Amino acid sequence: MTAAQLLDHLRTVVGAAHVLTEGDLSAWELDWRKRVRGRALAVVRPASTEQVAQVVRACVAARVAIVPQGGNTGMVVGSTPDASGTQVVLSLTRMQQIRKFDPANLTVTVEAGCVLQTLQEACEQAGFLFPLSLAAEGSCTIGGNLGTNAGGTQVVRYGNTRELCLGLEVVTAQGEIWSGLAGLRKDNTGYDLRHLFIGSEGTLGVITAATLKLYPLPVSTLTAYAAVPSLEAAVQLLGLAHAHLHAGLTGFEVMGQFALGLVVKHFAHMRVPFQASSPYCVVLENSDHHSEAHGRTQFEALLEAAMEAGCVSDAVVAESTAQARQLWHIRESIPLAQAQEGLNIKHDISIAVSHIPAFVAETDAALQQAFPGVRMVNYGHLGDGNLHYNVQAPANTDAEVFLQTQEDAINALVYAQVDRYDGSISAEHGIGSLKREKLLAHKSPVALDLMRSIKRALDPHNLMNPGRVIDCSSASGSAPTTHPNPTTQVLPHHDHPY
Ligand code: FAD
Ligand code: S2G
Ligand code: ZN
Repeated sequence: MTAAQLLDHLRTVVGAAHVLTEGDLSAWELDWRKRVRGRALAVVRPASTEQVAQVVRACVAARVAIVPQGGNTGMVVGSTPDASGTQVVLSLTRMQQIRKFDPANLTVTVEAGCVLQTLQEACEQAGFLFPLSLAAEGSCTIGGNLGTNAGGTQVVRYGNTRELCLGLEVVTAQGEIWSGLAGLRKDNTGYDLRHLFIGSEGTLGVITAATLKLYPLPVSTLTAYAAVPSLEAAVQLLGLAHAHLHAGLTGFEVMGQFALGLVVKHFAHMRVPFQASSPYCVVLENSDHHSEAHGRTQFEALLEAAMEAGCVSDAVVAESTAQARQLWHIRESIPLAQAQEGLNIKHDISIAVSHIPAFVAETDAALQQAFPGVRMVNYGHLGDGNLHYNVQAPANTDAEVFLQTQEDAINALVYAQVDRYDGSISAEHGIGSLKREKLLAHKSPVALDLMRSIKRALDPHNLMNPGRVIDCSSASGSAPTTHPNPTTQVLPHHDHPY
């Protein structure tokens, strides 16, 4: 069967308008960081789980690899095709239905292509909180959040996407549909299959729907923004926030002075408190279930104690929701300000909170010694020990050339430091293809073999997002065929029905 015949078949499954092969496909082929561009055989957009299953079966029969894609906001080159022109990007963005709210069970069942912000807003309208929140929420999807086990700014209280998921519907690498959407909080009947697919980055199957946990909406959500003299002080403030706010602490983000300086530089309309005067700032959130007055009193007591302890030099508590949104918008604008500043080297690392100040002091010094002039865009989810320890090229240098010549050495230095502090080289963004080789150096051979065994068992033809997370091409021996000319290529004949 030729690729053209496969595409004709896929047109009968999803409709010709949803098999894209021409025109500007960069929205699906270019990674968010604008650093890696792939080339798809086609972008295929199914509208239902059954259509996803038919697309997968047809691709498996033709031995054509599949790259599941949601909002394409991933940071590790995991959702875009490789450059061979032989892979099908399977976009879930047409599957956006919120299938069911179950208030008594405190769950919602939603399709993979639903944008995170849409789900947040629908849950709030229904009187509930779906507490996953990240700066990409306007375009990332629930399927991608599950594919990457996304973190975001509320992990400190509610955990990663994994902790928020009670059930999945998945199209397997064989094109079968596993429906596990019951939404039970307790179900000890064999292996917990959902946890295999969550965080598997599209390499084991296609998530088509999920049943997720809901929480009661807090009575009041308050935001404070504090100037802190050092990272040690930020860690001390985190400890005080836990002690004063307990489960009310639903966000704790640290922002370095240079990171905030980029926001001031690129978004001149934004007022960024304390940026010029403080080495670090922290934005933190208190979600209260009693009353706003109770929440405010708690915040004031916390900030008083922090000032007495000397770990906060100045602070504001938002007076309104609008002001709170503005303070959070500063934090969420850092990745975009970075992108405006130019290409940068991202390190999404996690380390025990207690070690973070020493790690940063040592690694900053080592980087400056080895790469004089590099600028550190250091910020992130301090509440979960997760820093975005990003490196910007020295001022007035060609960022492209700098990255080409220095990125590997900078990664090596930073990740060696992460290892020294027993940390992780990927806290929340995943591995994709960007960190696949690095994973080999940072994971034990036993762990890597277990991952390969799982991959081979669930995706024996290595067609689900091959080359992401763990490379099984050689071992499985049936790497997807890569043909020079995808339109006339002859694909191996297989008599799989689809
Ligand atoms: P995509 O990028 O489309 O895909 C991501 C991965 O999931 C790929 O491997 C893909 O194959 C797989 N996948 C997608 N859909 C499915 C599916 N239905 N079934 C199986 N696999 C699937 N991430 C965080 O964790 N925390 C943050 O705070 C955060 N902040 C960000 C801020 C900005 C400005 C940006 C641009 C990104 C940020 N990210 C963050 C990264 C990214 O938004 C997350 O990884 C997000 O979960 C990706 O969702 P997506 O729908 O864009 O997925
Ligand atoms: C965030 C974005 C990734 C980056 O905003 O929390 O995950 O480093 C990050 O730009
Ligand atoms: Zn993040």
